[in-house]
Amino acid sequence: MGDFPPTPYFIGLNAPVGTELALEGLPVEGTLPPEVRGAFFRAVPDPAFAPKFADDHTLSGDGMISRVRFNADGTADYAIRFVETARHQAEKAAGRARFGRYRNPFTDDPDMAGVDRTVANTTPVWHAGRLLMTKEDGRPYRIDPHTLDTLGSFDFDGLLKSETMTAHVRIDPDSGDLYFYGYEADGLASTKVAYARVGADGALKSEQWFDAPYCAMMHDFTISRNWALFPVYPTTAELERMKAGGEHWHHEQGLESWLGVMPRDGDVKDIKWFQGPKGVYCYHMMNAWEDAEGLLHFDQCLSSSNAFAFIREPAGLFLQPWEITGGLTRWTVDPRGPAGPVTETVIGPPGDFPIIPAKSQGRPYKTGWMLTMNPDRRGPPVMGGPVLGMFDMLVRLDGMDTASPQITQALPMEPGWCYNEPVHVASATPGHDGWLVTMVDHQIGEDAFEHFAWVIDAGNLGAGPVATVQIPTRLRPQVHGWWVPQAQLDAVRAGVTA
Ligand code: V55
Ligand code: FE
Repeated sequence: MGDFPPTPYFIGLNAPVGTELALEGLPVEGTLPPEVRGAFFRAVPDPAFAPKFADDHTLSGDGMISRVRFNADGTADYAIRFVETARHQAEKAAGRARFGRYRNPFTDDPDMAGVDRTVANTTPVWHAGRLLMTKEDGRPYRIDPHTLDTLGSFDFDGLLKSETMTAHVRIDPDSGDLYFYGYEADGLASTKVAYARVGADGALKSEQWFDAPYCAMMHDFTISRNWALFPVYPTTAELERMKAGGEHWHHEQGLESWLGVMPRDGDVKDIKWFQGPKGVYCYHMMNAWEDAEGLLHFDQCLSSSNAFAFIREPAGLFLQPWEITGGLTRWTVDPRGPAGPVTETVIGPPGDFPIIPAKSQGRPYKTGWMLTMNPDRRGPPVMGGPVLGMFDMLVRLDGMDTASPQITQALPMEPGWCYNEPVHVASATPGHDGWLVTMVDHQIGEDAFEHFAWVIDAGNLGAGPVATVQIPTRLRPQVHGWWVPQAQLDAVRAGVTA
């Protein structure tokens, strides 16, 4: 494995683990709601080999697909395996890292030229009975949801032209159609963005390309009932910098942001670019929705700069965590009117990992959840993840379809505890808001951690978890997760869905 650099990206909670294993029949404490039956898939970056460059960071880690499964007998199973990417296989064959800096192929071992260098480490996407491990720099890898075997790189049966598919997709709750995009669609530092739609049957129905105002890290997007919204924030790429061995991304604090809006099922030539403030960045959007007047609201976890130090600092931006401000922020535009500046309103706390029920996607919605920092904590948060500070409070917001949403519930953590991103599990009981399933980490010593899966009543956060499972092994911080109900897994096993 070699020695990992002793930087915050490779120590403590971020210490590489890299162990593939499967544990069955783990005891569940508390009361597991019968509705929480299925698989919580998680994407975990975990470098199998020490990086070629000591300033490497979390986002380069090899993708591991992990699954927490809740069984009918009231127990849980845990499993984790590497995604067998071409890159991981090439590095295993050599017994060392062969690929260099994050998203910079000019820093790879020369004989790796042309080898797919994506690490498939960001979101396990489930659609039409397929499980895809995604990363925004390449095409996804398809995974068998039962065995966690890697089935290979996936290109929608040869139809996808884009070289990339991002880790953030949106599914229309009525049609079941999947909408996704890929930026740098035809190569490094390109402004080409591919926008694609996949039918509920899994067939690629359309792929159109457009140009972004500049080449940006377009991490997430969203759809409303009638519109597709592509935010562009000023974290930018330059080919010459990469050729010189530099970073893929620099954040440009003085450059404006943009919101591209187009008819969701229309033509990319009709995209309009609304102007946002300078220097801001957002990784994740909660939702987009249209009000009775047809105005379009875009609800995002916005910050005054890029949250990642390894994207700010190479650009000369040295900021302390408290110098970065932000909050859940709404940009409102009239998509039928002329393009102009967005109208901005702060509607919630700073934080990230916004969550809505799948049925609320693109619709006026009442409720959302997100992670934030416990304002009553004394001392630093648990160090870990790409930002090096883990969230320790889960909040619920209501009135999302009004001008002033409110935090109505919260579940702050005790010192030493922190959250990974929860997933929402719908309830069949009318009036019940469903469940949130999340991994939590507990620091019990300088380099000692315990890990649990928690099931929380989404309508009663304050009660704390209704069920917990200790996962008796070391876990590295997860990026994103996806919930798949047991009935959908059984359908695939029975061959009902391709
Ligand atoms: C993110 C994560 C990535 C990445 C780009 O969390 C952005 C944001 C785990 O990889 O490549
Ligand atoms: Fe993300």
